[in-house]
Formats: sequence, structure tokens, C-alpha cells
Amino acid sequence: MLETALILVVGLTGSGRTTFINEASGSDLKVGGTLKPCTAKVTAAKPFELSDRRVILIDTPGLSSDTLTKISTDVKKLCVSQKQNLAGIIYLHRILAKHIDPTSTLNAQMLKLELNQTPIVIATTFWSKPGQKLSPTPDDIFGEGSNVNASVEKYEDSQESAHKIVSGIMRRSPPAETEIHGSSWCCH
Ligand SMILES: Nc1nc2c(ncn2[C@@H]2O[C@H](COP(=O)(O)OP(=O)(O)OP(=O)(O)O)[C@@H](O)[C@H]2O)c(=O)[nH]1
Ligand SMILES: [Mg+2]
Repeated sequence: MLETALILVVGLTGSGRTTFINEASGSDLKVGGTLKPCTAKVTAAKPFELSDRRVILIDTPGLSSDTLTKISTDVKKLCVSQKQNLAGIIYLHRILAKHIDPTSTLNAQMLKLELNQTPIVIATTFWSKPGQKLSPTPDDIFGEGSNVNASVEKYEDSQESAHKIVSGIMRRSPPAETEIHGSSWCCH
């Protein structure tokens, strides 16, 4: 049987998490079309196979001070029910954002602490929209001196591009290290 890779997809509301997940997994989760946040719950998408793993992407509500605790609690529960640790976190960043709000940096830092030592990829979205684009560094997202060892990838609105990002994170998270023993949460 294929090993399961649970991968968390996070980011601010409207950063394109659900669109990315639907494209990668062939799911049909509800995408936002209004000014209101759309995804309200931690939701496991349809499993799909990639690089000899069974991949489950986890959609989340937009990361904020209000959702942070709920996201980390629900993700830990999901990991226990799947008997797997997280194989990684994909942090989606809307490339058109002019400034990164310090609160969002703090929230990203807190989530990283909660889900300690999980490999992280920052994936930038909205490249097809016109406007000034500034690619972020891990320090921009997680705070100056945070020493987060994350790569920054460009998501190019296609399944191939989404799969490349997912495969990249799985290369940094070998299957043998991801299993949870017993029912307690442990992160590597
Ligand atoms: N051009 C472009 N549009 C995108 C991209 N990602 C998402 N969108 C559009 O942006 C809107 C919001 O996308 P969602 O995938 O719902 O974003 P989300 O991060 O899941 O947002 P919430 O769940 O509402 O917090 C939709 O109209 C998408 O079609 C992208 O990479 N490029
Ligand atoms: Mg969503």
C-alpha cells in the first residue's frame, strides 16, 4: 500500500488555497468569488497519487489570529485520525500583496511553532494578474531572523505546476519519518 502524505495548505484569505488544492487533487471544494472568506473549516481534499505516495492536501480557513488555534487543533486531530504526521506545509502567498502585515507574519510564525519542524514551501499565486509583483523571502513571511528553511516556488495555474510544488515538499519529507505511533501527536 502507498504511504500517505498529509500536506497542509495555509495562507491569508483569498490567497488561492482552495483553487490550488482543487487543481492538484481533482477535488471540487468551494472556491470564493466574493469579498467574504469562503473556506471556514479544516477540510481534507480527495486523495491523489503522486511520486509513489497517496497525497491528501488539507484546506484551511484563511490564517488569522482568529483561526490560528482552530487550524492547528483540527490539523492535529486529522493527523491522529490518519495515523500520520504532516509531510509538509505549503504557504500560499498572493504575489500582488503590496505589504505583508506584521500580524500575518506573527500568525505564520505561531503556526510554524505549533507544527514544529515540518518542511515548508512558500508558493506564490496570482502571477497571471497584471500588477507589480514582489516575490517574498521566508523572512518576509515568517519574520526577520526566523530561520525558516523554506523554498519559494511560483504556482503557474496548472496541475503540473501544483504537482511540482507538492513533489518538492515530499522530497524533503521521506515516508518513513511521517508515521505517528499510537494515538499521540508527535512531530518528527
Ligand atoms: N488569477 C488567479 N486567480 C486566482 C488564483 N488563485 C485563486 N484565484 C481566484 O481567487 C479567488 C479566490 O480563490 P480561492 O481559491 O477561493 O482562495 P482561498 O485562499 O481558498 O480563499 P478563502 O477560502 O475565501 O479564504 C477565486 O475567484 C479564484 O478563481 C491564481 O493563482 N491566479
Ligand atoms: Mg478557500
